[in-house]
Amino acid sequence: AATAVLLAACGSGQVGDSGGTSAENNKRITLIPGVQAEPFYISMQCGAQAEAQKLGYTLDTSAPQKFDAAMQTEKVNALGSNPPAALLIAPTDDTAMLAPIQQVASRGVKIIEVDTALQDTSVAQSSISSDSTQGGQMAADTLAQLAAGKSGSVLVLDTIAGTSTTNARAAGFEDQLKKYPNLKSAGIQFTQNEPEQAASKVTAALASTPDLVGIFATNLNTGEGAATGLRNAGKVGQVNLIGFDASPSEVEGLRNGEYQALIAQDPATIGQQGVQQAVAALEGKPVTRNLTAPLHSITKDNMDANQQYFYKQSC
Ligand code: T6T
Repeated sequence: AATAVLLAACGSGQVGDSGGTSAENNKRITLIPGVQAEPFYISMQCGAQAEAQKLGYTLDTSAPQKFDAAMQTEKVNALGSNPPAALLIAPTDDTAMLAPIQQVASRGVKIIEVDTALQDTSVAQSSISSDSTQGGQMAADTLAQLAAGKSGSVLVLDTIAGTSTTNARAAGFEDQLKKYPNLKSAGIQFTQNEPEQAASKVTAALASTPDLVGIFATNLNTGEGAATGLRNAGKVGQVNLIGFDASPSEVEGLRNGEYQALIAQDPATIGQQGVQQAVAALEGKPVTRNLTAPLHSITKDNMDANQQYFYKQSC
C-alpha cells in the first residue's frame, strides 16, 4: 500500500496492479506468445515492439515456459485487474484458451490474435496469420516436385490437436497430396510440439514404412526433431524433409542438406500488423478482421536471396 501511495503521488491518475497510471495503461499493449525463447515468436516480438514504439505505445511480453494452454492461461490470468489496453495473443489451443481470453476481453481489453486463433471468432477484434492451408499445399507441391514422379509414402508431423495453424497446414498438405497419385499419405502424427517426440515418430515410421519418400514437418519443432530422426537413421537426403518456419537451426539444416525446402513465415510482419490493428481498435479507427501474412518457399538454391525471411534470436 505504501508503494501505491508513493506512486500515486508522483503520477497523474490511478495506480493499478502493474504500477502504471491509467494514462500509461491506455498506451500499454501486452504480447502473450505461444512459448518463450522461440525464434518465430522472438521475430514476432521484434516486429511488434518496433511498431509500438513508432506509434507511441509500449509493448511488454509475457511468455509461457512451454507451448501449453494451462501455462498460457496463467499468463493471461496474471494480467490481473489492471490489464493493458490491448492484448496480442497467440492462443495455444483453439478452444481451451477461449474462457481466459474472454475474461480479459470483458474488462474492455482489445484482443488481437497473432498467428494462432480461437475457433470462436467473436472475441478478437482482428486476427493476423499466415495462410496455413496454403502453406500445407505449398509443401505438398514442393515435395511432389522433389519426388519427380517417384512413388512412395509421405508422413506428416503435426504438433498438438487444437493448434489452429499446424492443424490447418497438415490438412492443407493432405488435401493437396491427393493430386499426386504417386505419393501416398502415411498419416498425420502428433508430437506435442516436442522435437524429441518428432524424432521418435520418424524413427518408427522409417521402420514401419520402407517406401517413405518424404516428411512434412508442420513447424520448427517438428522439423528439428525430424532432422534428428533422419540423422540418427543415416537417412538424411534419402527421405525428403519439407519444414515449416525458418529458425537458425532449420536454415543451417537446409544449407547442409537435412531439409530440401522450408516454408518460411513472416512473423515480424504478423507482430507489426498486430500492433497496427490494436492501435486502430484503441483509437476508434477502422480495424481489419482478418489479415494474411505472406509465406515464402525456400530451397538451398534460393536461400541466399531470401535471408530476410530467416528468423531472429534477438531484436
Ligand atoms: O510455426 C510457428 C507458429 O506459426 C505455430 O503456430 C506454432 O509453432 C511455431 O511457433 C513454430 O514453432
